[in-house]
Amino acid sequence: MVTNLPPEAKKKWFEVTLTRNPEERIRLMQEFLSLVPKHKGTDKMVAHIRRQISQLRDEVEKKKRARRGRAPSYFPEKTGAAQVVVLGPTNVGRSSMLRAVTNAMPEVASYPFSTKEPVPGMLPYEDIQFQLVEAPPIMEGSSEGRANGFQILSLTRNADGIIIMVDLAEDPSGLYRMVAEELENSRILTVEPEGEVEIQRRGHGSDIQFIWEGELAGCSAEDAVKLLNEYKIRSALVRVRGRVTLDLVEDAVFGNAVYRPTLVVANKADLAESSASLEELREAAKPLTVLSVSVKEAENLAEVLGSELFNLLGIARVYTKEPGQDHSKVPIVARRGLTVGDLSKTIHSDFYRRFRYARLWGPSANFPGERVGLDRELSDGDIVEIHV
Ligand SMILES: Nc1nc2c(ncn2[C@@H]2O[C@H](COP(=O)(O)OP(=O)(O)OP(=O)(O)O)[C@@H](O)[C@H]2O)c(=O)[nH]1
Ligand SMILES: [Mg+2]
Repeated sequence: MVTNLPPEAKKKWFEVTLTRNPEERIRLMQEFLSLVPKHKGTDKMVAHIRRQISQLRDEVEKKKRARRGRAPSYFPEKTGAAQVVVLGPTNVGRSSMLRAVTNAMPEVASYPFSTKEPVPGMLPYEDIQFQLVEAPPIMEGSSEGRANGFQILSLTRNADGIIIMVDLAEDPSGLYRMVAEELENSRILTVEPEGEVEIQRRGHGSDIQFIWEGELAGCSAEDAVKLLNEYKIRSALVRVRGRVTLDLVEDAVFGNAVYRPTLVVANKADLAESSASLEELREAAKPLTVLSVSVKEAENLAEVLGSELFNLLGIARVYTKEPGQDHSKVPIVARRGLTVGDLSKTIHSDFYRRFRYARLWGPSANFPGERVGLDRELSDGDIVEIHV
């Protein structure tokens, strides 16, 4: 349902978007909320703005403290094929899993809350590596900022994928639902939405330009422009992916929801007395894949986990080669669906500009050494020789 805000409220939101100063933003957001009529159509948006306010308050507070002493970094630098955050309630075995499948050695303890800062580790899989990051424990209220919740959830938002870990011997579906709710509150989606909108404001120009990677549903481009104009957005690039309703366009005005591919790992299978709790969890987590494991007893956990992540993240490894030579040993890691054009841009903008043709070997080639153009789609394991 489109929120139908009164014009004063829309004008106030415009003022909010004009300032970067956190204290000023908090004040304006509060004024904005006082202008929003309370009804079912505005519930979600109001809750979302309230969270933004408390997140900003938290940031202001942290900055004050950081000036007095150095605050720890919550964002390990990304390396490897993808960064995957291992998220879960306390004591489910996150540190144990990192010790078992990566080079990291976080403390494992029988008491709760032993991990207090994110711990990164590398999980090798075939010829690539995934970066797993153990997040400190998540709990009810994390999305409201409880126990470093804002940082934990920003870390998650910033990652490429999520592993939700729960304990099969401790009400796994209840734990899963708690984590899922905290993610939803933070507008991190674990199921790919039918449509997505991204609004990039521009300082210059005076029109709304659409980048169509999908279509509008139940409204026209004029309707969308009209709505954006009501929020005083007159100059912007609007990327439309999939099927997008007017609701989603308005949603994007207040900050984007992001989709992160997610795997559920149900640990301590050795302690589970029956399969009932696993089945209940599978039901609760649908359509996500649930992997039942025992970190303590599993023998090939790294391989199983690596292969699940590989599929979940839709990774494609492409190898380059030069004429008359062997292909590179180290692949270029990309997402499935990339084209020869995307690949040449990745290597160097020159390769793209001066591209003449490419030769292709591997699963996508109709025959070895096939001559292809920029728009040929590539698959995992392809070998490409670019001619400029
Ligand atoms: N039986 C059994 N115990 C396990 C398994 N995995 C971990 N544990 C135990 O569970 C307890 C908690 O393990 P950790 O790896 O520290 O859990 P965590 O999720 O990192 O916990 P915090 O960081 O403290 O929130 C330890 O006593 C582990 O030995 C498993 O597969 N089976
Ligand atoms: Mg831990």
